[in-house]
Amino acid sequence: MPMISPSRRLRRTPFSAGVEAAGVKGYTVYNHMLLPTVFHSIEEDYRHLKAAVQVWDVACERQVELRGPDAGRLMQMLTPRDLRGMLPGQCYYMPTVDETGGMLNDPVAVKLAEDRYWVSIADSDLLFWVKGLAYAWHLDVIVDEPDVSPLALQGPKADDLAARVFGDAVRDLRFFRYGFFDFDGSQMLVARSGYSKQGGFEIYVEGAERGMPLWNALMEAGRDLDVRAGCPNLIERIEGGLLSYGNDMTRDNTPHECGLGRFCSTQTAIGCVGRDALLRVAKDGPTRQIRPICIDGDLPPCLEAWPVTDGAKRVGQVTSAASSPDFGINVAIGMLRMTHWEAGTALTVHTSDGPRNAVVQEEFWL
Ligand code: THG
Repeated sequence: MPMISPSRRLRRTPFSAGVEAAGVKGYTVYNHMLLPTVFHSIEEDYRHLKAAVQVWDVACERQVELRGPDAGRLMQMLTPRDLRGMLPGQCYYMPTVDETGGMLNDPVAVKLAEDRYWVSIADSDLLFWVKGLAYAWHLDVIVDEPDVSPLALQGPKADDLAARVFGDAVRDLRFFRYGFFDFDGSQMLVARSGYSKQGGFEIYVEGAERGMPLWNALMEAGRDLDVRAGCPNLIERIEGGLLSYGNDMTRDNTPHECGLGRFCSTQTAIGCVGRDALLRVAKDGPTRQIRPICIDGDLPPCLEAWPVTDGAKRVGQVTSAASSPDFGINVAIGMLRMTHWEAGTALTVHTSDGPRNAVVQEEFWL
């Protein structure tokens, strides 16, 4: 494949120097920024992620900051998740919808104070939607993208590595909570979260100039833990059922179709844009939904939605697929019509290399 030409629009990150020194082999573009996708091979990266600890440049998880007296009101306009119980120190996975209930993003919200939040976005320009709402409603709030770049530590040895750099207290952090920990004489926001099921942390690095010193300290401290540069891993995230906005779901889908109904309390999310539309669809439930699917045979990379059929009838699509070394099968994420989403249902997936037999699974693989 020809290369993608770099330019100012394709933003580098505060960690790009470290990523390149570590021998990154491939990038994708995410929020107009470089996101590494492979260092050794997807399979080798996968094995290492599940055995040791990796440092991930996820600066592309850009923050939309909401700051001011109306920040809380604006936050609740963005999501059908009821935010009234959210406290500083907490992170919430927060489906974000438009006036039709269509998914605009699936960010992690970070509550810094009653009047200050970060929305850690997936790959869509949510900033413009949030600024538009703030302007149209004359809200007393500043919305912008601060100089904050997440760096993730993921893998079974993430606790040991984090403890060496931030102190043992970091081990006590609960899932989706954050705290401030000292690094090099200043405080850093560290949360127990991240885009894998292997456990770990995300450090929200404030100020690009603090990026490489932290990167280097982590690599140094983790030498005997076999720490490596890594990145979100396609195979691991499909096994774990972690959704990818723009791939597995789009503005065409409601949170319920994405299996994110458990993060919605639309009835009490007063002020949420799209609330009426979501109340209507939540009443009867979705007629199609994301499902784990096992596919037979050799697979090409999934670069477009693969149609799923039952005989001549189209019943859905597969949007992410990969061969799993640990499970010895092809794992996949698809959206299936309710007539065909029950576990055990046999289907045909039309890959770009031809049809394959497939079966709906009960659960993701973890
Ligand atoms: N961390 C941060 N920002 C992000 C991501 C992240 N922004 C982009 C992208 N990832 C957003 N998408 C997701 C998808 C899944 C999760 C987080 C962000 C996730 N889900 C848990 C799960 O499915 O097991 C459940 C979370 C919960 O129970 O509350 O972690 O990774 N900063």
